[in-house]
Amino acid sequence: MLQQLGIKEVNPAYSTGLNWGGQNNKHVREIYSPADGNLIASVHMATAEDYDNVIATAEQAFKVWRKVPAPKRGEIVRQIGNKLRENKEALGKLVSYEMGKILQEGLGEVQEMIDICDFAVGLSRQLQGSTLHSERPSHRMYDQYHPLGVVGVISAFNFPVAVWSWNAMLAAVCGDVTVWKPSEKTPLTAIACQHIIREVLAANELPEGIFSVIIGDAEIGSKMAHDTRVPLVSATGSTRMGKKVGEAVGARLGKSLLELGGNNAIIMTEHADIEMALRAVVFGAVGTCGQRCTSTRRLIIHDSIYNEVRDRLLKIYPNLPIGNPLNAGTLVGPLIDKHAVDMFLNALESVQKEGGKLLVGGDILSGEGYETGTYVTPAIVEAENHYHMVQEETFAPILYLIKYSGSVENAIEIQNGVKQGLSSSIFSTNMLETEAFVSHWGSDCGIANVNIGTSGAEIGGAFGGEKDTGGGRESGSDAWRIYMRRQTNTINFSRELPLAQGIEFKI
Ligand code: UN1
Repeated sequence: MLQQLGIKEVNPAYSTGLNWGGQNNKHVREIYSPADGNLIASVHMATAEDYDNVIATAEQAFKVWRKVPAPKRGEIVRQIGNKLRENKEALGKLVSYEMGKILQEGLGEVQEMIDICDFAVGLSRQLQGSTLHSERPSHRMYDQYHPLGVVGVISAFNFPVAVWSWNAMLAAVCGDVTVWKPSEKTPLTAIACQHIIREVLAANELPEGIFSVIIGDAEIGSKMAHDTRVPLVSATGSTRMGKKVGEAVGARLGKSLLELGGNNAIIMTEHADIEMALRAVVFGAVGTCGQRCTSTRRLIIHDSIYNEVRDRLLKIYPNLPIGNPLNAGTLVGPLIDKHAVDMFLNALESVQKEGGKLLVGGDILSGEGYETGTYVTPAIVEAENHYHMVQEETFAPILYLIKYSGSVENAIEIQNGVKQGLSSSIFSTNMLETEAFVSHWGSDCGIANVNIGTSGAEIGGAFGGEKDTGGGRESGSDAWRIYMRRQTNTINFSRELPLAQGIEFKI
């Protein structure tokens, strides 16, 4: 798997002639799999000098790339999509092994990359502006979209490759070049992607700087946020990180695209199809070991069905297949590292101090297959929405059960009663309830689903959310516009010069 992806050495420090920084410095980071604790490889961390080189190379590549016609740029992205198809199995496995999500999800993530390539290829012929009517005779107005330049992408460990591809492939057809700073927890999948792309660029005699990777820590991210050579920074991760990036980019009047924390809820009304809802709740809460930004964190249940739903969940949770993510049949893999395990335990302790009742889970698994100390049993806690811990996003499998009574409006108020606004969902077969949920006084989230869960958004929709989630939109719909600058053009095809606002003067 590693060889196929061009990653040759397992220790000592991995370094190639790639445009990803990190050649000259001493600082090395070892990457261990959360699945079995084995050392996968070590990588050089970039220095400030490496960063400057990467940005300079990207700037040079932009001068070439912006002149390539958009549909031709789409052709390059099509070839990247095909290379990803060829490498789907190996890359999916590496995602699973390095990050800890189950293999099916690792493969699913690569499939999302392939899908966004297809989407971007089509888009490369549809980057349209509008033609507008001028108030002046024999004049025409239109607006068009031009490439921005270097786009910085800061991605998180939980979707180590897909989220980057949503940004990078759209940016590429838009004529931008991308500098990617992956999470320092999952750099190997990023290096593997760079290998794949590098071949395509070389075969087409294009500069590698069109796509660059820089492996670095938060300081490199901060440099990017402050760097006026980077007109757009797209950042995925915690609200804490996003606020810092947003502030730094805003202070220099750059553009940012922020996709930050969620605190996603499913509402189950008295009209819910319980069987269907349970499947969505369980996958949403325990899938990816609760480490999706769209993971289900709160379940808001009507009091008439509360006991039934709780008891059903308490039967399902003790039998969840928890184990090595590469094994067939596993549903719940490990948390990314021991720090994440501490956060999980601390959150459970705090919420219980506030009055929460732990009903199941919350243990660290030990023994054969669980030696890493990163496997936990997903937890269910009876809680109230205003608890401090319930208001926070804990990146771990904790599901808070919250009871509501009366009409769906009460449930919507609870659902909206948090700082974050990413994903939300309602299970109900009553049209009055479901329409209320998606109406202008319904869910305040960027994603509002009816009779499907909070996670697993398709690439064709705009992905992102409101409030502390940051307001950005990535992936489908018209998310491409942020990667371009708009220009309004007025063309005079007469021999007169009528001025706007009726101004007359003589010279
Ligand atoms: C993320 O967790 O950062 O909706 C993105 C989903 C995925 C994206 C999650 N398509 O679950």
